[in-house]
Formats: sequence, C-alpha cells, structure tokens
Amino acid sequence: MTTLADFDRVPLLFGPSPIHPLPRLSEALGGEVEIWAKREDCNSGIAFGGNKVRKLEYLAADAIATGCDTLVSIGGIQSNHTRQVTGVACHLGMKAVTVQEGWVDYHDLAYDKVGNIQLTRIMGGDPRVDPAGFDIGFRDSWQRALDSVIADGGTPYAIPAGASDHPLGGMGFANWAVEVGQQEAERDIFFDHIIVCTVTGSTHAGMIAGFALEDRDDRRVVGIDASGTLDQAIDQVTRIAQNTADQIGVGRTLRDDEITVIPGYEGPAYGLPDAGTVEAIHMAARQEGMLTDPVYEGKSMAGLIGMIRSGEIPAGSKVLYAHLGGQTALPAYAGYPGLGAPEREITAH
Ligand code: 5PA
Repeated sequence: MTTLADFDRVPLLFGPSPIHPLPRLSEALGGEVEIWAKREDCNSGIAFGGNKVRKLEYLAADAIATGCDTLVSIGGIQSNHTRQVTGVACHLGMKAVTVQEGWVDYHDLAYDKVGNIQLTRIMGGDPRVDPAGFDIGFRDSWQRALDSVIADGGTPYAIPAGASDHPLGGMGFANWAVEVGQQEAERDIFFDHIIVCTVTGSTHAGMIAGFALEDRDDRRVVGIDASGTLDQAIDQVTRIAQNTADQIGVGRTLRDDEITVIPGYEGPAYGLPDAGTVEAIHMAARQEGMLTDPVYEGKSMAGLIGMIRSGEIPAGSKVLYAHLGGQTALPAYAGYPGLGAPEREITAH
C-alpha cells in the first residue's frame, strides 16, 4: 500500500501556507463562530501562487521524471490555473502551452488583456485563445495543443483543467490536510468546518482524502460550488477523492457524508457574480483587508457568510476558510458594479 510520502514532490511553495484568525469578520457575523483563513493566495513566489501551484508540486515532479519539457493545459481566458502552470514551467525551465477558452459570457473592455492572461503573456507563455464555452471535461482543443507540441519536436505533459482529472490531481490538497493537522496541533485548535470553493474538484477532493487519513468524523469539509454544473462537480469530487484516498492508504470507501458540495452561491453562471458574491467580496475586504475574486473565492466567502447566518454552521464552530487565490482576475472585472465601477451604475454585463 502506498502512502502520500511515496509520491515525489517538487517544492514550489514557501513552506506551509499561513493560517490566521479573521476576528473582525467573525464579529461582523455575530461573533459566535470563530473564522480563520489558510492562505493559498500567498503560498508561493511563483506567479502570485494559488491552489494550482500546490497541486503542481506533484504533477511537475511526474513531468520531470517522465522527461517532458512542455506543460500543456486548459482553462478560461481568465484562468488562474493556466497562469500558474505557465509560472511553474518558467520556474522549472520548461515551456507551457495553454488553451484559453471563452468559459465566461462576460465582455468587460479589457477582459482578454489584463489580469491572468496578461501575466501569462509577460511570462512568455503560449496562451491560445479558443471560443469554446465552459466545460471541465476533456476537449479537442487541448488535444490539438498536445499534438502541436509533438509536431514541433517537444515532449508535452498533459495537465487537465484545474490539474484535477489526473491520477495525481488530489495529492497536493491531501498534503494540505496533513499540513492543517500539524498547524492545529501547534496552536491547540481544531477546525470542525473547512470551507472550500469547488469547480474542477481536486482541491476539495484532495482535502477529503487527506482528512480521511485522520479517521475522525467531527470535521466537515464543505465545498461551495462555483461551477454552476453541480452534478458534474459532485461526480468529479467523488471520483477524485476516492482515487486519491486509494493511493494514499486510506484503505476504505469514502462515506457519502464525507462529500458535501453546496449549491446556491454559484451566481448566474460560472464566472459571473451575483449581489451575494459582491457583498461577500466587500465584507472580507472591508472587515479584514482580505481580497477575494468574483469567480471563485467571493462565492465560497458568500457560502461561508450564508451558512453562518442561516445557522447551518452553528454557534461555537471553528471554521477554516481555504483561500485559494484568484485575485489576479480582479482587473478583468473592473467594469462590474461594485468591483471597480461605481456601485450605483448598473450596466449590463
Ligand atoms: C479555482 C480553480 P478546483 O478547480 O480544484 O475545484 O478549485 C476551484 C478554484 N479558487 C478555487 C480559485 C482561485 C481557483 O482558481 N480554477 C480553475 C482555473 O482555470 O483557474 C480550474 C478552474
């Protein structure tokens, strides 16, 4: 039986990502629930870091071990993932090719120029814009990108959307769960709720598998869906969580109650915020100076706020909010009311 320690990992992070309390946010939500954050948004010096850099510690080790020289992946125009893939390739002296699809029906003036795609271009990446819509599954455009690398004499390493649907996709966040256990022991605290944004699924799935190693049933990992395609997200989380659990020696089938993906905070569609998303972004920013984005973290923050207000997260709970990054997309939404444009100026988006 293999364990997590058997899997090679290229260190790409500063070390364990910081955890810290959010006392003013806790107070603003009634002061009965203690909220902390664990900060993947500042976990690395590579291209602003984020959850994908942590996942890529394992995939990049495999890419190197298998003699690949080009990381090939896929995401939306403002994908954080493809920015991090490109940054990791630069850091390791490799190349990157990234398919950037039209996942979001949003046409801010500078949407396809600023933010993540701008950073990808600055790093000398090879973003290939494709008009296809949102889908976390496998795509022809991705296959074409892989074929083109081979045609040019390179050796591609295939990384699916969000580095998720890959045998090693869940490893990074299984390791995150182990890290949380160590940080809890150091601080003599136990987080009974973990809040995480779920789209392609391996962040959430890795956490489930990693925490399953502890074999205790008083910790809930709550995924807040930001994909807007809930069934597909649940399916993907379930599959990746079990696959990861099998590889790291959990040695049992995961229970249904270990897999919780909550709808209601996804907004009108993937990539588009609603009033609740914007309120959550404002609340975290104005209470704590902690910035979140309208595609992912603003939605999981809205989920956290909603679940505390409704009592689904009961008084006395200790919550760890996994901040997975994504602020680099904010400039692309500068025209959105409340995110740059004056709040009263409601323009069509
Ligand atoms: C992303 C993903 P998962 O895809 O592992 O479920 O993580 C969701 C998530 N927060 C949460 C941030 C900041 C994210 O970037 N981003 C994707 C991207 O292309 O950037 C994979 C969708």
